[in-house]
Amino acid sequence: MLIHLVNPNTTRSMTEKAAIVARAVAAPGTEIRADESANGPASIEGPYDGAMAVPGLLARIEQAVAAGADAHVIACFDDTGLDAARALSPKPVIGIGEAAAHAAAFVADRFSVVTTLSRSIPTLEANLVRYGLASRCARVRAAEVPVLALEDPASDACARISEEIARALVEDRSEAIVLGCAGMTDLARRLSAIHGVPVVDGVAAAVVFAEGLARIGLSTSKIGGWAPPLPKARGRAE
Ligand code: 5HY
Repeated sequence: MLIHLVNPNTTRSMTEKAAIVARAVAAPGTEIRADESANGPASIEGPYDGAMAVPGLLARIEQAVAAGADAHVIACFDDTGLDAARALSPKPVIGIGEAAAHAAAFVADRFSVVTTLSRSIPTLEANLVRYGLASRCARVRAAEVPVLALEDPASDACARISEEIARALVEDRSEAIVLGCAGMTDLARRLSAIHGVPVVDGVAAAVVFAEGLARIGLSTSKIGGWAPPLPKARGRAE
């Protein structure tokens, strides 16, 4: 089985970090092929970056379809370009945000999300409403850590995320935590051990969900909004 993991931002170190986690949880015989947008924002912090990241993401999805991918994982917690990717590919497309929220709902009645900057919160809250999981999420919080600080070993990012988790467990009465950024994928086990609750990493959850759907032969329905794009002129204005 071939799972395509795509990071919609252009920061390769984040792609590689996610690929390490993906390969660690993938079943024997599953190949993980990881890439990032060839052009676009180095990080996605809010709706403008999210919109600017979609063309690069879709170019990678198209390439992976041609390469025979059995499923795709969008390794950005905003689930950037998820609907467009589901229209473009005949194979399952799982966003790490949606995957993490569902995984958390399987192991806790209430969970909180801890993401990077406050400017990302509205998108994540809207996604949870869309996914039908807003009622299970006590709160979407921000540790006020820039996305790319997660790529800097000298930053205090992990400590700030841990402090926000501690607040969530007390103030939100949350029973589990969802890490709200692909760049946090390597922190889940450590933070779960510190706080004694499930800490969900969307990369790991998305990979096992993608594998599972591909294994049982389920893929995106093509009779509604995720129908293949219609042929039309897509070049310069005429
Ligand atoms: C992510 N941004 O997972 C999101 C998280 C965020 O570049 N990768 C990014 O802060 O919205």
